[in-house]
This record gives sequence, C-alpha cells and structure tokens, in this order.
Amino acid sequence: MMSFEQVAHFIGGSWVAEGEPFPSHDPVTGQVNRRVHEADSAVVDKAVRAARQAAPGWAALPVAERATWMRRLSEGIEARFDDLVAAEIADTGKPLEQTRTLDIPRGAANFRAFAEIAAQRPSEAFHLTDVLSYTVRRPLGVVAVVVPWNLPFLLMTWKLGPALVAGNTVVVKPSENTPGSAALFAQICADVGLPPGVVNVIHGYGTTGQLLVSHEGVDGVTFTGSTRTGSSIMKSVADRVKPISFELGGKNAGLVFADADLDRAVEGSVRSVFTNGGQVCLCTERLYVERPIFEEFCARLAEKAASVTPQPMISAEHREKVLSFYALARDEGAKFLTGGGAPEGPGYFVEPTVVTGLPESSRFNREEIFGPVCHVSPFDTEGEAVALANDSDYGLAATLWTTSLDRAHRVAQRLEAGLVWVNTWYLRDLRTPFGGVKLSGIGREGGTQSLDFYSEPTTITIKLESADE
Ligand code: 6OD
Repeated sequence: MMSFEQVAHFIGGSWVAEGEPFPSHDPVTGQVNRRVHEADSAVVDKAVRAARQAAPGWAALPVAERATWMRRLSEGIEARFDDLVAAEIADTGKPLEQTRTLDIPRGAANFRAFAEIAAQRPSEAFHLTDVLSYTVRRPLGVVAVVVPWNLPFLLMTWKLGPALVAGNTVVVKPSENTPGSAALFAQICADVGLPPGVVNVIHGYGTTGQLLVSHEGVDGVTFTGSTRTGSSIMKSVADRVKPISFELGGKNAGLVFADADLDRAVEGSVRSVFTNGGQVCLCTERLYVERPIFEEFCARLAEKAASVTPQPMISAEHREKVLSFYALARDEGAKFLTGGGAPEGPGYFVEPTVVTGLPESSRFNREEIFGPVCHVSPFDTEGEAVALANDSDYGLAATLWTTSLDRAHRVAQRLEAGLVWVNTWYLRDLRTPFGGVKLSGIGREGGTQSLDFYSEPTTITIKLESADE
C-alpha cells in the first residue's frame, strides 16, 4: 500500500522504496508534504525490465479485453475519487472545484474514451483486382510516459489510455513536484488487478526522466511539458530514432473583434488567461483587441481579473520566474492594468496581472511565462490581427471572439496553431487531434491519432491468382 507522505516507486506490481528520498512541497504553504524516493539508474532499469517482461502477454490480449481493463481503471478512479482529488490538491494547490470537475473526472473519461475508440476501430484494407493489401497494427512495446506538473492526473491518463489499450506497457515518470496522484493511480492498478508490470511508476527529477527515455529497453516516448525539456529528450533518443510525441510550450493569442459579444469575450478571456493560475499550456498570454473596443475591453478585463482568486505557482522557483516577468514589464515601461505583485504570506502565490504597452519584440510577448498574466494590445484590421497572432515561435492554441460566422472561419483557418477555439476556450472532444505546430510540439494526440502513435502498421500484400474459368 502506498503511503501519502512517503512515496515509493511501483514496479512489476510491487512498491519499491529505493533511491535517496527528496522533499516535495505544498505550494499553498511552502511546507514539505512528502518525501519521495528518487529513481537512480538501477531503479529505472528495474522498471523498464518489468515493463518488458509484461509486454508480450499484454500485447497478445485481444483489444476488447484491454478495453475492458481500461473500463476497470475508470471505475477504480471513480472509487478513489476523493482521495485523488486530495492528492492532486496537496501537490498543486488547485481549487477544489476545478479538481473535482476537470482534473480527476478527465482521468476516468480518458480511459473510457480510448476503450471505445480502440474497440470500434476498423482495420484498413486496399483491394485491386488481383491484389489485396491490409494492415495489422502492433504496439511500440515499452513506452516512457513523462508527465508535467500542471495537470498531472489529466495528462498522465490522457497518455496511458491510448498507450495501454494499443497494447503497450509503460513506465510513467511524473514531475518531481506532483508525485501524489500518480502514486495513488499505481495503487488503483494494483487494486483492480491489472497484470503486474503493465503500469510502472517511478519518481525523480529530470535526470531520472533522461535515464528513462534513453534506456535501450524503451521503444517510444510521450511527453508534455516545456520546449526546452522536449528538445533535450529528442537529443537523448536521437541515436535510437525512437518515436516521440511531444506537446510543448505555447504563447497563445486571443483575438477579440469589435463585433464580439463583449460579455462573453471578457468572461472567456478571464478563463483562458487565469485558469489554473495560468499554468495550462493552452492559456492565453497575448490578447489582441480591435481598437474601437480596446479601452472598454481592457477596463472590463482588469476589473474581472482583480477579483480572480490567486492560485499558487507550483514551486518557489516557478514563482520567481513569473515575478521576473512582472519586473521585466515594469522595467520596460508597461502599464499595469491590474496586479503586478505577490501577496504577503506563505506559499507560492502571485497576483493575477494584466499589462499593456509593451512592443511585440519584448521577451514578455515572445516567451512562455506560464503564470496568471497576459499582455493586451490593440489592432486595426483583420489582416493585422492574424499577422500578430502568427508572429510567434509557438503555435499551440488560439482563441477568437467574433459574432461573424464568415470571419470566424476565415480567421481560424489562417491561424498558425494546432487548436483554434471560437467563442470558447478549452472545450474538448477527446476524439479530435490535439497538439501544436512550430516549437509547440511534434505529432498529435487524441482519438485515432493517439492510437496511431502508440502502434505501428505492418502492411501485408497478397497476390491473388485468378481461378481457372
Ligand atoms: O485536455 C487535454 O487533453 C490536454 N492534453 C491538455 C493539455 C494541457 C497542457 O497544459
């Protein structure tokens, strides 16, 4: 049984308390809340071996049986719902309401969705007069699942659902900041009787992650997190040309046109900037507003932002990073419409902040900050708005607010982003392709795209002899 305060690895169906423990902190108080064993190369090796040993048996199961296991995992999550909520909040300081309605329910939904999608998926066949080709898909083998700290349970399960149902076994490495829900999930795997070694969970910092992804027994890597870490994983796996799926950083633009429903645009922008303390890769950090409504939009956004309840940043270090961008804005002469500081008291809180007046070339407008903050600028024409939104090294998500149907389609199709939301934000259908362009990632997750990543086709071609007439 896992302990809440002492977190061990889960390998081959057993708890393994090996490796020097490191402290993990509650972002609300800054106090140590767990001691977590750090996986060294011996532990990583043990986990990969366990996953390899389980791989043939798991891959040999009919997909319908693996789908049944996915449903059992969903039920296991629902049975431990309150404990998962508590574990996630202890590590992240997320609001209770968000954790209960988004983070943990999405865990159960991820397994259910991929059970259905995989079980219903037809195979391909190509028929010429005397030639039949068809494909069979095989799992990659052992997949390294490297998970970030911002939506730890949602993103871990988003990868595990398709990886497992496609027939892979996995070694999961959650962030060192958020080990709790992954450890509890390991207990759920044991409780529902998942075959040992199918899911293994090891803990540690980036060094553990690097040992894992570069291990020769790992056949593919899925990662969500910063572009810098993605790039360093890519280098580590280059020699063995392992398949990778990366969802990385963003510097997402929101475009607000003068014909928008202003109430909706303000409300939606507040959500898209401040949800989870701005610590979602999809959050808007650059808002562009058509000039006739610029002043009114800014005033209303600032007023609403001032009443947003601050959420802690994940760590003291991340808080410093966010505050360094507030200082940069101040040094460069930005106008603060609200916020700009950090509340007194314990924990890693910063104020929800809205600024204006910086040039596009400022680091503030070019680099991902990942905090509760956005910059607002005016624009004059639709073409200018599109150019401003696209002038970024990143291309994950964009949001546009307009009541013109024509404009919605026209602009959405010109935005260089993997995801465009119109008059909404972060509205998800788990079957749709999800991911980014440019520095925001490689590949797409979601629906059959995930299943394609976690398996490889073999094409079988048969020459048919014609029967003697
Ligand atoms: O909702 C999802 O499926 C998803 N992949 C969200 C990613 C958020 C990144 O911070």
